[in-house]
Amino acid sequence: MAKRRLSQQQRNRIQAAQHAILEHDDYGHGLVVSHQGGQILVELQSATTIECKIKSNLGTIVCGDRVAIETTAQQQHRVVGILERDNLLRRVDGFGQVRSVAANISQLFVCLAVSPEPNLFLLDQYLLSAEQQQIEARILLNKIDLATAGEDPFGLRQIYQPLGYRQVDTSVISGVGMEEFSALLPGQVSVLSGVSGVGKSSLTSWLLPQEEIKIASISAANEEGRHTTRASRLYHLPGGGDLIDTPGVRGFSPFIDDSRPLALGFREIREIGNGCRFHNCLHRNEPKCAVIAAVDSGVIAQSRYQNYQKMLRQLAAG
Ligand SMILES: Nc1nc2c(ncn2[C@@H]2O[C@H](COP(=O)(O)OP(=O)(O)O)[C@@H](O)[C@H]2O)c(=O)[nH]1
Ligand SMILES: [Mg+2]
Ligand SMILES: [Zn+2]
Repeated sequence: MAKRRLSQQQRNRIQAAQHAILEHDDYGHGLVVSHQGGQILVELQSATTIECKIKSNLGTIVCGDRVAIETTAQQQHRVVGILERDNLLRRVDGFGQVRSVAANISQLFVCLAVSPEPNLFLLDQYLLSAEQQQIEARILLNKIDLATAGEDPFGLRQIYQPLGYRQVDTSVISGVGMEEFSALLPGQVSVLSGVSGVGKSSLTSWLLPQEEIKIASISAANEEGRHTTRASRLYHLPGGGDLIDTPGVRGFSPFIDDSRPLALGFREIREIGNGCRFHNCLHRNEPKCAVIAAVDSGVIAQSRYQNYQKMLRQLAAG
């Protein structure tokens, strides 16, 4: 029957395509580019993207994960293992639960803006969290068009440059700094984070002019009152490098690991703290504390030390 022959032909074509995939040496390993619910898309090194199921008990799989895949006799793909991660970006949800957001991130842009005025406590929480998770954090100060040329808004550079945090000042509107920002992306897996209103969506659609159209239509379709979460996506940027984007990474509450001394996540406190009299000094009011001395002499910024103390108090309060 014609109908049957057609479906056999389709099957052959599908099989040929799958064999073509199988012929690549890289088959068996891939990069998770999308994950929503039980649906996961894995990109093979051949740039072919396949839909995969997940073997039970594998734990959480997130965008950016490198995974091993097995293909059944029925040509179904299944993720059977997660390769070792360089890092795992985690956040705290509204119920205080720790959630995995993305893996193998090479840089996290903490996005701030000239307006709304940056919250330096939140910035220090992001920086601490990134430090603990071994993710390179960078500061992005957007809406620089609203500041006076040549000034250092909020004294950010003065505080963070000596600590080794790279800062880029941008304006999506005037284009200032956008070249410098773009130049930081090739060869990296980046995440943009920060509070609402600083310009993350604007920066994202500037980076992904094609994709943002899709994002807009998805959210329009969701405006039926039903709560839906958009899939996490890993995008290949036209200029090189990858961007992992989802509302979950954009405005996340930083995860702070209280099982380790907080001071280790403050670069300058960690370093200067080596000079304290007590090796387990918390730099609060201990005698011969090198950190307190450095705050007094202006080597450590007041705001950084105050934010460190505030985080200590918050952790103590549970
Ligand atoms: N003046 C100025 N406004 C900007 C800039 N970038 C974004 N905006 C505006 O800031 C508002 C918030 O931007 P949006 O991208 O939605 O921020 P998000 O909440 O972080 O995603 C919008 O009205 C943007 O047009 C910028 O560089 N300069
Ligand atoms: Mg937005
Ligand atoms: Zn100390």
